[in-house]
Amino acid sequence: MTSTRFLHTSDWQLGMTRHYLEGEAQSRFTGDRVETIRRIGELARARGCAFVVVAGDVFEHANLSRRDVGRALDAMGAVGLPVYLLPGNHDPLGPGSIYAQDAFRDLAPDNVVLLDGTGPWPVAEGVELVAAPWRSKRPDADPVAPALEGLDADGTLRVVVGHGMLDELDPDRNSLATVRRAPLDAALARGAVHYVALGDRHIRWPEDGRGAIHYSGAHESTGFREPGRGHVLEVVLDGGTVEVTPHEVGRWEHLRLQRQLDGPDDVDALRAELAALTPKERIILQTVFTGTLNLSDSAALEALLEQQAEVFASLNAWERHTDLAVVPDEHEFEDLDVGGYAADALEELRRTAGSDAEDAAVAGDALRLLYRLVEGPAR
Ligand SMILES: [Mn+2]
Repeated sequence: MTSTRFLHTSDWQLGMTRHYLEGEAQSRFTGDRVETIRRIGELARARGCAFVVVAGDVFEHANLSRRDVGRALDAMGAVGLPVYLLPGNHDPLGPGSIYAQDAFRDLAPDNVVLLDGTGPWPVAEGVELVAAPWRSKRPDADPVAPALEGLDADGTLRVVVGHGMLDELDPDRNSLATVRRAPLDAALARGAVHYVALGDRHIRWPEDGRGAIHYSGAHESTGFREPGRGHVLEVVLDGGTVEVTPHEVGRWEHLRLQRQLDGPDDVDALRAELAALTPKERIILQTVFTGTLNLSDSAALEALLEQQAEVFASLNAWERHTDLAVVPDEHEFEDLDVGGYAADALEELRRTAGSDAEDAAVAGDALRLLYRLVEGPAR
């Protein structure tokens, strides 16, 4: 039997926007996610790969601008090897498909091949892809199993290219579009197929890299539930053996920072931790702070976050899980130069902030603001 080496990637979702990215950060995110395709191409050529398969969700949706489609296709052209695109749930075939639009038809370079037919696609002598493209956003049956029909163990090396959630990973037990593992295992066991390149899951699976059924994960991180940077998989099939090697290609990172802050040491540790993160312009940071700080520490934290928010791609609190109380120390206002009307307001805010009242948190915010205004810029 023959052998082959290729890259397996998926879920590029080109044209994706993120609500927490503003202005220039969103532009860079969009541009970098296309640029990463060029690096995937460099890697594929350097590793001596024969082709690249994108296992679904190449594009985010069907309403991309001609410019976005054109730039994406330009990057795919630069790969310099055949790039096989599988339509997934974000970019299915059918009416209004992005693949039926003039932008794609006019601008697709010769090396880009749309896997728009279900079943075998010869890609090299003795090597076939077995494509399972999505034809609608909501299939009413396993989107992969039909592609396996009629495949014999005839010595052809076959790579199934499919999209969807495997039954053992699908949180929606009633989903009609769940990819059943049993038919894939059966096809592998009888030697009709040799590798299954899946997409839909944005993080690599299985983590231990064993077996012949794999999700590559997205090439660039798309959310806070995806730790680390994106990967592609280098796959070598040689006779009956499967060798899978992950390569980090992503440059962006979603980072969720959960920290308990109970005093100045904790704020200083956080300051050092933020300073050490790099490159900040490609790190999307979400904070989940809990604990209790006094006014000066709280003001220092606020100033720190304000400074850093400008440097990180984005820095926001996960409000739902943030539970940081601000409780003024007894002495905190003693040395401040506050008198008259402001002193009365201060006393009232202190009472409210320290109570169980519904507006205790608002009073805490007001206290902190007052403290910063009177004290001047915090450290
Ligand atoms: Mn998907």
